[in-house]
Amino acid sequence: MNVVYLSIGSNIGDRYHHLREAVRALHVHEGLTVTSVSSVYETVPVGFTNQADFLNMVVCVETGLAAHDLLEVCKNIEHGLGRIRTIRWGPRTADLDILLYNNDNIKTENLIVPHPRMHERAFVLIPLLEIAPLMASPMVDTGVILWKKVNGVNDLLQGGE
Ligand code: A4P
Ligand code: MG
Repeated sequence: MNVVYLSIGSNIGDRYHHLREAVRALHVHEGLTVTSVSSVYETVPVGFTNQADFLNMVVCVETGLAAHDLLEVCKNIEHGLGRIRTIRWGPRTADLDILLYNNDNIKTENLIVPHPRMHERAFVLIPLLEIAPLMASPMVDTGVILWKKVNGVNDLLQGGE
């Protein structure tokens, strides 16, 4: 199973409805399970700033789908929610981006993972921090991995070797 983090954003119409419908569409897809969701954040637009504020969130999914097939699923969901592409970084009913796909590095013409701009964007990092603190660190790929999660001093001192 592959563990994937997706960013979802909306700044047109009923933004919360669009986020919920995007998550619902992911969850009912037979090749995917949504395993955790962040809170919903209201965020000022980044890039093209003369547009309405966004609602953003991050979700974790488990899937057997290959990354490019997952991208197709995301695009179909965007399309189903009425997204029309106008200007780059412009307003959208729903934008689904693949942030992380396992620890894979993917660089193809239509898919780059980790998402190239994720580490400079608070609207991605803050929700990601909520559900996967280590994944939001700019220090991924530094040779430092989570070896054991320690839940307080008692867990450390009383746990077995
Ligand atoms: N693509 C390449 N890598 C990926 C990936 N990891 N995940 C390609 C998804 N798509 C990826 O995306 C353009 C193309 O990127 C796709 O066809 C896909 O093959 P798009 O969704 O059509 O266009 P876009 O979203 O306008 O462009 P882009 O470059 O994805 O924009 P960003 O960087 O995602 O920025 N401000 C706030 N507050 N909240 C937001 O959610 N979003 C953006 C979009 C700008 N400002 C924002 C927000
Ligand atoms: Mg996008």
